Amino acid sequence: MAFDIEMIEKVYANMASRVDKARELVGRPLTLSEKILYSHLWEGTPSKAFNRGKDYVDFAPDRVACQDATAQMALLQFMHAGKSKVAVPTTVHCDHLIQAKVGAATDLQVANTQSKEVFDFLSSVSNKYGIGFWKPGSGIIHQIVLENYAFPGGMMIGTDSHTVNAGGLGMLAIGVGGADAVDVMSGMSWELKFPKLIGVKLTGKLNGWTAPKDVILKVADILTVKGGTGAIVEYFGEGAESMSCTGKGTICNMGAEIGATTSTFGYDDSMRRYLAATGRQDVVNAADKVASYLTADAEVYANPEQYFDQLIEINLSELEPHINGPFTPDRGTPVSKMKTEAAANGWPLKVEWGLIGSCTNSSYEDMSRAASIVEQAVAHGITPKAEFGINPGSEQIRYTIERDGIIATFEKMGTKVFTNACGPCIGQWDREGASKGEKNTIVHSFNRNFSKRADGNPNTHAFVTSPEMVAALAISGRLDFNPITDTLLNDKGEEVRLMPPHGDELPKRGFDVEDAGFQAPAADGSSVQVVVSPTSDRLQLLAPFQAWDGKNITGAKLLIKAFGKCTTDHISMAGPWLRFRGHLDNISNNMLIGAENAFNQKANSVKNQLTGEYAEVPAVARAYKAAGISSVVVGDHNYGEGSSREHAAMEPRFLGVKAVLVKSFARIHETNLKKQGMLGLTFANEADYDKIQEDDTINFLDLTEFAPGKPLTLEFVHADGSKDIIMANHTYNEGQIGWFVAGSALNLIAAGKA
Ligand code: MIC
Ligand code: SF4
Repeated sequence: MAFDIEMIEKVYANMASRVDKARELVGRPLTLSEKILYSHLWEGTPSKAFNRGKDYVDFAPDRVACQDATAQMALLQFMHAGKSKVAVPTTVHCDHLIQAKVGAATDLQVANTQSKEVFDFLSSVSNKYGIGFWKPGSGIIHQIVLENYAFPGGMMIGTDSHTVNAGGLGMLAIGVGGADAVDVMSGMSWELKFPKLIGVKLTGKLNGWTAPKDVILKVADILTVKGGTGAIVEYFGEGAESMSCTGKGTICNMGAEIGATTSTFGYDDSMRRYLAATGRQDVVNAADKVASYLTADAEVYANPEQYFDQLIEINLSELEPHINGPFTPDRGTPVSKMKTEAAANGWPLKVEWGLIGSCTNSSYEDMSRAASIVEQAVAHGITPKAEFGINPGSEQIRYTIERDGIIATFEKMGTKVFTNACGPCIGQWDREGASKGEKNTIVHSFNRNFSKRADGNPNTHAFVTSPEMVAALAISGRLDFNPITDTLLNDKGEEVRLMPPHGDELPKRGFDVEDAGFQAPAADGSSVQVVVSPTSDRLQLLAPFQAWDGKNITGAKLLIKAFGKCTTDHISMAGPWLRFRGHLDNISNNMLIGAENAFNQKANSVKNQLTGEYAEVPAVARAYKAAGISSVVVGDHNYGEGSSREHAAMEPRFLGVKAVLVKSFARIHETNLKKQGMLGLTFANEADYDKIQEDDTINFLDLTEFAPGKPLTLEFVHADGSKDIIMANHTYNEGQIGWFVAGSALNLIAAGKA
């Protein structure tokens, strides 16, 4: 039986009446995305039609998921909300804090010792507040959600940007910061600007070496890292129906990389098969009763150009395998062009490592297709030229692929099997030699490849591709190997060609697992004690941020003018810093250390205007804070791209930054800033970015009139006394201004005023 089946049945019971009402109000056939949005309004039955891309709307998500690295801060905040139990089904997953080094058994033991305090904290908070807890080693949050909790037509939020993975099962699943999760866990509504809709019509059928991953690698290439901002991507067409459910998950997962709010697919047979194989025939039975509500109205897919804000068409029969990177997931290169591209750009051709795993591509199908390539190499007597590592997505997958001989196949090539966890994808990888900083290439099946992300080395060129291509490239040891046209030499010197991958969508003998790693919460958690040691360097209880004093911010110093790409990895790096995710003071020491200072092109070196000396960004911020001086951060486009981690907003808040003024924001980060009581502003005139100088002092001239839709006026006073008046736009509505005034959204909840 599925978890929370009563909740799912209730969603379906309301579906028809709500969607029918919405169709009447909107006055035309509806997309799947609209059906899910309108059937999850906080007000229940819809009473009006909303403007896409304009109206802020209150929603009632069905469930919440948190992972260990973000759950610490989310739950520390939830503890302040004064509730005895979470209001909707919620789970916590331990997956980010396990380092990949030797292999699963040892690595997991090490993590359990090193992060014991954090895991114990998460387990006891979960137990107390009615939250399902998935222990370290159980798997990666998004695979576990897909295997256990996602359901067609549902809406969920999760404190991780790849929550969107559950779109593979026809959900609207959205990544958020911890403070948003706290709202929903506390029984409040969750606010989102009603998204725009991008339709992707998939014609033809995947074949040969092409995999679902290539669909999203192509979409990323077309839309770029910010092309999906504020939009839901809805996939449909014969190509969508012929694809596995986990393959759909891969596509939705990487929708985070184009900034999309989420992505989804209509309910179909692949989802029925997957639900049944994962022990949820009851969900199939319930969904089948409302099946037409779990996909778009027929007219929409017949004439998509009339219903979507933007339409993309991809013919799967012609789609080539793609290899995206380096340093950004939207730089797509079809495999046939890699030889010329790599040579033209000087990318290191030798592949040092091939890594298969992450929440994007760690399903049974992924593992079995990649293993089919490894199998051939072994049969042909080819020694792999690169090292190989895999992270299965969940214990259920690991157990089943072990039973089915897939792990044994990988091991024949010396593959390291790491824990069922994020591992190298989030810099939890003790890669030998990485500290030397040598220029090198790795290929992986993950979703992100920002500089330093996997191994901390800024010279590692990481390329994202499908698991089967990772296998082929790692075996050949060359980035420009094209398995469709090129041959390899085996150990006898014979030329060999790899045949296209094959594999099973789902295990023929069904999934199996001995201990999935789940801990159900206490029925009554009131007596459970949650202890946080005051001397801990990993966990720190939160003190509320100060409310606004009602005055204009004046005399603020420019802390940094960040140049170019500034992702959440640049603002609050993961890897070794993940250990401080529950300790705001300690983790603040990584604030913006990866961002490039526009004035000296260096990372983590900014001018302290009080001394004239250059120092690390957190140190300078602390110096201003100690002197009672506010500071301001300036940035470029798509600032805060990537992760949902609210640390990227809480750290500057904690260190006295009052405003972040950029050319444009990534959605989750902008909301995170608002929630923490910061000013997230955008240049009304982008060219004004160039007017910002290193020694600037900033005065707000009309913050006292802060109101929805009204730009703010900032005065930048330069070192020579000259001034520039810069207009800043914002997207705060009335309620969000309330968060700023109160000091944070949480302050309002805690005061019982939200
Ligand atoms: C990521 O992939 O960057 C992460 C680590 O999963 C983050 C969450 C985090 O920073 O904890 C995400 O994608 O939201
Ligand atoms: Fe974990 Fe990587 Fe997925 Fe983030 S993208 S949840 S770090 S596997």
